[in-house]
Amino acid sequence: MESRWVSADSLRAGFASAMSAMYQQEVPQYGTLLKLVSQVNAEVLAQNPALKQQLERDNELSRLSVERHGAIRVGTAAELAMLRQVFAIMGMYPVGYYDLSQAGVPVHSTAFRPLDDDALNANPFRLFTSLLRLELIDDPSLQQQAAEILAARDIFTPRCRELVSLHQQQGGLTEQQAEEFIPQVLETFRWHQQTTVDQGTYQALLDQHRLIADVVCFPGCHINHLTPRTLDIDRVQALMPDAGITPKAIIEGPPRREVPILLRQTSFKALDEAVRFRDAQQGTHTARFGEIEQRGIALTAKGRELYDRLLQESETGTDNRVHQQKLGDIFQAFPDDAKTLRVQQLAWFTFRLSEKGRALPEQIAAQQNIETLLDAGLISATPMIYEDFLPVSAAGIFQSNLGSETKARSQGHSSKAEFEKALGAAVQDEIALYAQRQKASLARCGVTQMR
Ligand code: OOG
Ligand code: NI
Repeated sequence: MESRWVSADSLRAGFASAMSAMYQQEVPQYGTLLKLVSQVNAEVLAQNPALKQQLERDNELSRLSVERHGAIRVGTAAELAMLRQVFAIMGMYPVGYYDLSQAGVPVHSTAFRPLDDDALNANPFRLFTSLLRLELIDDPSLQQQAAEILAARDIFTPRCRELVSLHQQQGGLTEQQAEEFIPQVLETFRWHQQTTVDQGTYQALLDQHRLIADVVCFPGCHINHLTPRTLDIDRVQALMPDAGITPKAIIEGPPRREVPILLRQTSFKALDEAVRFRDAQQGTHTARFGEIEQRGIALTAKGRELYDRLLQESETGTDNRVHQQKLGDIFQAFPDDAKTLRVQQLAWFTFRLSEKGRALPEQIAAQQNIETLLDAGLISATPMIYEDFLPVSAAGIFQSNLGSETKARSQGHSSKAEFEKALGAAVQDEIALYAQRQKASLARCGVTQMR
């Protein structure tokens, strides 16, 4: 029977596209970046028919053009907990814990994203969501003042709150309610020129940390960037200046590889935007920027350890070409072919039955060895895309948009338990999610015990 409720996948797709339309209006450079990315993606697909075929076969091509992530920052536990309920309606759940305080950014974060294969293929939209850690403001009276300013605002519209309650009572939203829900949710992420504070307060918070002013001084939690997914980040980075966009110096994350791993990212610098203070003073605020990403295969815990170790060995340079060269040399130690990644259990794959495999289930039942089954053409394997974020890269992105005056805050300590308390729920472990999906894909092929 067809449900009378609009599906979470369709709500998420509607929300992602509404966010993109709003951000294109607010930050025209984002629209330019989107065009550049889709042009480069089309070129890559035209030059690489095998890749195109693989993406088509795995249902991944359709998600590429709608694929993006965004980032927001909230000020209080109550805001974060309410966001969790809003995002759950759209099939986005908190995955992973990121502690940015080590890198001098007074926040900790999670990513709200879809969890299973079908939802990810339908629309993988994710939001990197950070909670400000007011306890890291070292002036107690300013800390108190910031808490009061935050307590006085409601970043959700009354109708948004009503529709969330309605969803909880009914178990879903009708078509008509869904049409209302998306624009209501959008209001939370809209940019406001008008701040909630006078210029003096803004300046005092800014002097503590740029990010604190960004979170505390506005009536909502404006989306600070949206990030399309490219198939060739080096090429987009190289073409950005021609399109009138200045990229950040370094592409974050792993180097270019045959089998791309995890996530590579670059961004353009935050814009200076006009704002009005409560005391009618005019000023500017820098927070919103653009970013692109290239996603590769998700790594197992073992693969991730190797990645983290190699990344630590390489220090960050200021010249991208030199940096990528050095990174490439160091990452020679990371196997770069699908078979080794599988056999050494460094990365996750999705397995599928081939025509032949479908005709010969008894051979699979008897065999149960992945490499043998692959060699015999009974099953196929494709890289499972990394759906999450990288704390070191995220810190680099934050910092490039905060200016060089960022102070390191050594007093910051990782506090997943505090974050989960604020969120009102546990965050899911990303590695466990990839493991489950790989196991389920093998089970669908009839491989239940690995040999
Ligand atoms: C989030 C920065 C992190 C990413 O892609 O790693 C991020 C922020 O600036 O709020 O978006
Ligand atoms: Ni980002």
